[in-house]
Amino acid sequence: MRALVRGLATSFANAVTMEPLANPISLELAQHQHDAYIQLLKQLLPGGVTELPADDKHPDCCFIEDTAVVAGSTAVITRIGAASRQGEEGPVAEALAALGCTVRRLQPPATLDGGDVLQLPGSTHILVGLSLRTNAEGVAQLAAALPNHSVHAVPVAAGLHLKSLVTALDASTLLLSDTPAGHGLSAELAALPGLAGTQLQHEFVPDPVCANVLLLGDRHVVTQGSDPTTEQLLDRLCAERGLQLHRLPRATEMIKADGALTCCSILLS
Ligand code: CIR
Repeated sequence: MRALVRGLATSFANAVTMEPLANPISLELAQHQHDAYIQLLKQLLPGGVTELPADDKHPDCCFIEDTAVVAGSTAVITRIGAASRQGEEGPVAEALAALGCTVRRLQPPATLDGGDVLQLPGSTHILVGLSLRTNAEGVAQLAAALPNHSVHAVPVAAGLHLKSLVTALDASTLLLSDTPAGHGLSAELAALPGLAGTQLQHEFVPDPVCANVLLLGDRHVVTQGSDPTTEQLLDRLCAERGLQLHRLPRATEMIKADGALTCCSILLS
């Protein structure tokens, strides 16, 4: 497994945010947090990390996950739902082609952010959030681009992306935010006909930020600092499953920009 990441723009303090910022973003601290993330990926990924340079015209470019969905050897280049972010995908598409991916592209009027796409490990199921950023056309075009997968649309009732509410810890465990939107999503998923028979266990994480973990293969899980209850829960769930949990310092500046751990990389198997 390898990862594609992108540098932090010097304009990062102007990132798109859902709410006005109570405290400004510190570029220095953000750089430190992004560096720590990339450093950890370099340690954990035998295939290495490819780093794309930042584009200062795109303050959010470090959130590379939103620009492409990679499934097997196919890379689907998205149309990001925030107009100001469109254009981030160009260098990512080139890099994915250079890494050997077959590149497909979503077309207007589709919009879709990679943060809305959760590939269930060890299966062909892909959950896609219908959110502020991803529309039904985006889901339909993604499904058409990945014909060997089962794509399921699910509503995102609150927050930016599907993966702001849920990620997978392993093939049979979902981590969900312990919020009304997380519980609503859990009920939606339990009732989804296409997932019948998958026997997914739902675990609710007190700190919503930590419902987003970065799963690397079937052994490593990356999380970030949180409250003791959340940390103990993740420690226990990983220990029970034989997973190695790696805890980065809390990415405060990424969180201010509505970013989570998965958004700063694209994983290739
Ligand atoms: C945005 O609003 O698009 C960025 N500030 C945050 C994107 C985070 N991306 C992700 O979680 N996949």
